[in-house]
Amino acid sequence: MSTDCLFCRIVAGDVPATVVHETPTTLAFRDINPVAPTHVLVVPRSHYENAAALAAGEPATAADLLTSARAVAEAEGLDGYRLVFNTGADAGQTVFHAHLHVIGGTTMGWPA
Ligand code: DGP
Repeated sequence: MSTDCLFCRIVAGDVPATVVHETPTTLAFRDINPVAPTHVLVVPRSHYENAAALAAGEPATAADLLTSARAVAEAEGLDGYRLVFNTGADAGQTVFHAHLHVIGGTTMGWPA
């Protein structure tokens, strides 16, 4: 837990968030700035700067993020959905605590 990390503070309950799913290793809550009707962030309870660091340090928890994302998608009734890890500033990562975006509820194109 890092007191200057926003998502650590959400995991600790010190910053409010709309939690939609939780497990012993993960927490899922709605993105404050949704880009689609469903936009949920799944985060590890432990602090890792990004998905690569999580995969190296706690690979089982990295897998748990995918399992949680599946549970979120099912609960939201999504037919199709997109999972995104922005990893590093060049990729657009703005919060440096690993998180998996679960985005759905609309028809999406690719790559945009
Ligand atoms: P990224 O750009 O991949 O680092 O995504 C960070 C996401 O975090 C972005 O979509 C907006 C979301 N976000 C930022 N601050 C907050 C907050 O205080 N609460 C919630 N629920 N989401 C936040």
